[in-house]
Order: sequence, then structure tokens, then C-alpha cells
Amino acid sequence: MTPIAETDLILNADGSVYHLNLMPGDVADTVITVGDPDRVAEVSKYFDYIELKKGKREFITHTGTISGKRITVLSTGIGTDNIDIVFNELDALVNIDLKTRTVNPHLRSLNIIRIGTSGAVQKDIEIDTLLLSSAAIGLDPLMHYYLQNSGKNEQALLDAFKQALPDTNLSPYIASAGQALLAALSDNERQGITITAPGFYSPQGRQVRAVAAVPNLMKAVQQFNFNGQRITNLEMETAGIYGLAAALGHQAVSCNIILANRATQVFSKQPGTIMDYYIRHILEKLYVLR
Ligand code: R1P
Repeated sequence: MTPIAETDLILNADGSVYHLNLMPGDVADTVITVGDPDRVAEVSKYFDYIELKKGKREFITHTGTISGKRITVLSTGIGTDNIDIVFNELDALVNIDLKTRTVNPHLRSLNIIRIGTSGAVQKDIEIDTLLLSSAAIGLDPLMHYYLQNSGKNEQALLDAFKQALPDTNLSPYIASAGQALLAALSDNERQGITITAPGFYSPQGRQVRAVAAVPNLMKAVQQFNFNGQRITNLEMETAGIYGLAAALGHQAVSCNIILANRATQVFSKQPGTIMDYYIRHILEKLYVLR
């Protein structure tokens, strides 16, 4: 097997991967990703024991255990460009022998759970609730650079969404949650289809001062309905997470804490308390995982 080039998979002097600054062995089979680096400690404060704290730039990692279960929590920062870095380096840590630079014969599949904030686009999805993304449509370009194997149902939904979009140059893609992980983590939580946007303002239909080039984007998103399936929420990472998890053989589920409702124009009065509540709620669910 030809070794992966030093410039394709860059390692630091101590052998750690370039951006995450982690060594093989630093990562548990269950990985929680959060956008905000400060949220890492908000999760790991519930660990019984923290064995490792490392970081570089916005990529902060804590690994520890809760009741004997090993968990890694890692911040991705904002956006799918960062997801590209995090997922390729996470996968390299568990599936590539960093000394020989070759792929391990037995591949490890991680369970990856995003705990992130999000805005609902439908009136009936209340703020301060939790929504699991069953699938995500990416308006960002990340997955155009990777081969994807979309299923028939995914493709039909994507085609319908493309038809519903206003006349633009946007080229959306679709990716789904890891089905086994979604089934394991779901109780009564609402599920929905998430839009992953490549920005926070105009790419999510916000109008501040710069003039929007796609003024009807939000309307099209809110009105989209394909056999009863509608778009529920907007954020900035899930489609990339689902696309790369599928491409690399990992299971991923995105848990969205709905802090804003774009249809009713209401924002949570207690975002910190709500985030803390759902962090504990999601951590309790992780016992069902191997
Ligand atoms: C924007 O404010 C950020 O918040 C959401 C978006 O996806 C974006 O990353 O998620 P996080 O709260 O996880 O960062």
C-alpha cells in the first residue's frame, strides 16, 4: 500500500495530527462535537474523570469517562470548512497507522453526536426544544469535493428541493443521519430535515445591511413540502457532518437545540440554561451505546 504523503496528512513534531493536535488513543469511540470551544467544558464538567485536555486554534478536546463509559468532546468551531478538518483528522486518528501512513486493516466506526444550536423555520417548532436531524441539505459546497452515494429517497427529496428553490446558482447536496445511531438515541424527540448554510446572515435569509442576492430563499425553505416532509431548521455544520461520516464509515447524529424561531421571530430568553439541560439529557442517552 502506498503511504499517504506527508503533505496530504500533516503531523506535528510529536506525531499528533496537524490541527486537532491529538494522538491516536486520545479519541473515544463516542465523540461529541460542539461548535463553541467554551461548550467543551460545559460538557466535560459532567465527566467523572477527565483524562485529557488538548487543543489548538478552535479545536479543543476533552476525553474522559462517565460511569465507566469513555467519551470525547471536541469543538469544531463554525462551518463545514472546519468539519472537513475535524472529520478527516478524527478518522485518521482511528483508521490510519500514523507511523507507516497506511490505512489500518480493521476500520473503527465512531459514534459522533453534534450538540449544537439552531434556528427553527416553522412556526410550530418551539424555541428551547430539541430536534434531531434525520437528514440535512447542504447549501455549502463541502460535499461537492467528495464522492457521495445518495440513496433513492435522499435523491428524490433533493430533486424536489432543487425544484422549489428560487432561480439561483446554488447547488445543494443531501446526507442522512447514521440510522443505527439515530435509532439508538431517539425517544420522543422531534426529528426533521435541517438546512446547513455556508454563512449566518444572508445564507440563512437574514437581512441586516448587505443586500440579499436570493431574497426568496427563506420563503422557499419554509414552504417546501415533499410528501409531508418539510424543512425544520437552519444551522451551519450538519450536512457536512452527515456527508463525511457516511463517506468515512462513521455514524453521526446532529442534536439541534432550537434557540430561535425565524417564523415567529422569537429568541430564547435562557440559552445557557437550556443548553445545560440538553447536554445532561443527551449525556444520559449515551449509555445505550457500546
Ligand atoms: C452560529 O452562531 C453557530 O451556531 C450553530 C451554527 O451551526 C453555527 O456553528 O451551532 P453551534 O452552536 O454548535 O456553533
